[in-house]
Formats: sequence, structure tokens, C-alpha cells
Amino acid sequence: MSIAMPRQIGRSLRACIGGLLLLPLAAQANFGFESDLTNWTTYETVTIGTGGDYSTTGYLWTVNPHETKMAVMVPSGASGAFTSVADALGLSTASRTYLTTQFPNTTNFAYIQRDVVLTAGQEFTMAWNYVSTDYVPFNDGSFVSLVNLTDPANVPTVYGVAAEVAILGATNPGTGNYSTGSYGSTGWQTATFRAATAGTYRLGFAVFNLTDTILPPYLFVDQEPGATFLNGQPFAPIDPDVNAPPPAGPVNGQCGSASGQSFVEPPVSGLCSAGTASSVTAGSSSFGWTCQGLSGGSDQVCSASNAAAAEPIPVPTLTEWGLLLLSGLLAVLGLRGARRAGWHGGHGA
Ligand SMILES: [Ca+2]
Ligand SMILES: [Ca+2]
Repeated sequence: MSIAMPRQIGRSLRACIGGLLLLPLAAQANFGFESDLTNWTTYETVTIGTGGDYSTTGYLWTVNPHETKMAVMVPSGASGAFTSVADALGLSTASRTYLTTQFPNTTNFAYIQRDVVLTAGQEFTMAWNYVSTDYVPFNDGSFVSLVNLTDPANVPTVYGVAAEVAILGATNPGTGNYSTGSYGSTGWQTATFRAATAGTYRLGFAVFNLTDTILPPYLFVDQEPGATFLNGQPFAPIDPDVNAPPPAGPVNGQCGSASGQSFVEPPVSGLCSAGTASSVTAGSSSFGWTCQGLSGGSDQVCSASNAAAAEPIPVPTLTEWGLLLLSGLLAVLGLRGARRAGWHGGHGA
């Protein structure tokens, strides 16, 4: 008992210190919507969902939250809302240009946003799930934003890219970072954020119709991934779209795991961990390629050893010499044997 007391105090102190380190997010609670929409500002159709069925043509999607509640967003209201949405989210001119370039025909929206105090370099994540009730080619989409209100020139990192905005789910292949196709879902995905300088940031999630206001998509948001089911079966999050649009900020090319390794044929995977891989060229002793930066990012030149060029040359040469020596030896031995047999024969006769 007398020993347990100090231990308990020690534990409490450690818990307090842990809480202080996490203060910025902890002090502004309800990132997981367990207290409904407290601390969030909403626009158009935003409700609190406790999980359930969301049917699209031919598919029964079941989307459940992390813990008990999540935000459920559906674009509605008047068309032509982009500028007022961008104003509310605090987007820079560059971010607006990026979004209107990728999605020139947005009509109506729904969004949620809140201000978050972050320390320099602080990281956090949020989860989201886009469900399309529309079908190709009638595209719809969604994006996330994190704007440095204190120091707008120092943009944060969203999904690994130095930019205020990142496209999330979209319906048409090649238009989202995660594209569902007709009536599909991205499953629960995790967005990553990293503050630049210390300050107040505005976090926003937006979902929109394109061209018309028919068959609006859903965007579900929670602090951690929930669960998704398709026709009652567990549905895993989909992979990123390999033909996704360029990111909103520069991405420097970076060599992948194949760099510096040894191959007998040109490597086809692990070429780049960031950027777009060029075709692989085969030299006499090495393979070479370039990881090309995106949206103004720098390129990186990468190489791997060409084992096929180095190995086969000495091996046949040695074998050939060996065979030549062996046949020469056999010829000499055969001749001597014949001579000795002759001598013996002669001697014995
Ligand atoms: Ca939740
Ligand atoms: Ca639509």
C-alpha cells in the first residue's frame, strides 16, 4: 500500500505529461464526431451517422464509423458555390486554380471545417470514405484542405505533398487520387497531415457534384477508419489510382528500392518511391532510369548493376579453356598409352 501510492502518483504524472504533449489536438476535441458536430462548421447537408446502409445502383454499401459516430456529407443547394466554399476554407489562389483546373465544372457542395492549433512539424491523420451514387462518365469528387492561417506562405504537407489541398475520392477513373468507378466506394482511407510552422490551421473536407446536381456522392469523415461492407461482405480500402491527376504541390523524384541492387534483366518494380519512373536503359554494366518530379519537383537519376553483362563472359571462356586443356591432356595420354602398349607388345614378343 505504501509502495503503491508513489507508483500511482508516478503513473498520473506520466499521464499528465503525455496529455500535455498532445495538448493542441486534445484541447480541441471531437475530431471523431462522438460529440456530434461540436467544434465543426458545416455547409449544406452534413449529418451525424451511426453506421448503416447507403445503396447505390446495384450495390448495397454499409458504412460504419469508428466508435459510434461519423460525419456524413452530401452536396446540395445552389450551383456555382465554388468561390464561397474556397473563401470559407481559406484557400490560396494557387489552390483554387489547381482545383478548378482538375474540376472545371463543379456545381453544388457540402463541407465541414474547423480550426486546429498545431506545433511546428506536428502530424495527425483523419479518415474518410467516398461513395459514388453516380456513374461514369458523370463525374463527382471530393477534396481535403489544410490552410496555415497564421503564416499562409508556409504551406503544410497533405498526403506527403507540400500543398494546402489534396483530391480525395472521385467517380471517373483518372480523376481522383482514389477513383471508384460507377456506384463504387473508396472504402475507409487515411489522410495524413503535417504542419509547417506553428500556428492555427483550417482543416476542411469538401464533396461536390460536377456538371449537374443529379446523383450526389457521399463523403464520410471520422478520426480513424470505420468499416465498409459491400452486399454484406467486408470491403477493403481501394488502392490509389495509378492515373491520378498531378498533385497540387511539387513532389521531388526519389529512387526506389531497386536502386543500387543487382539484376540480370532490367528492373520493373521498386524503381521510384516518389515521382514518375522513366523507361529503364541497359548499359554494359548497369541499368539506369530517372524518377521524374511532379508539378515542378526535381528529378533524381537512379541506377542498378547489370549482372547479366558481367557474369556470362568469364564463365564460357573458362569452360572453353578447360575443355581445350582436357581434350589436349586426353590426346597426350592416349598417345603415350598407345606407345607404351606398343613397347610392351614388342618387348614381350
Ligand atoms: Ca467516430
Ligand atoms: Ca452527380
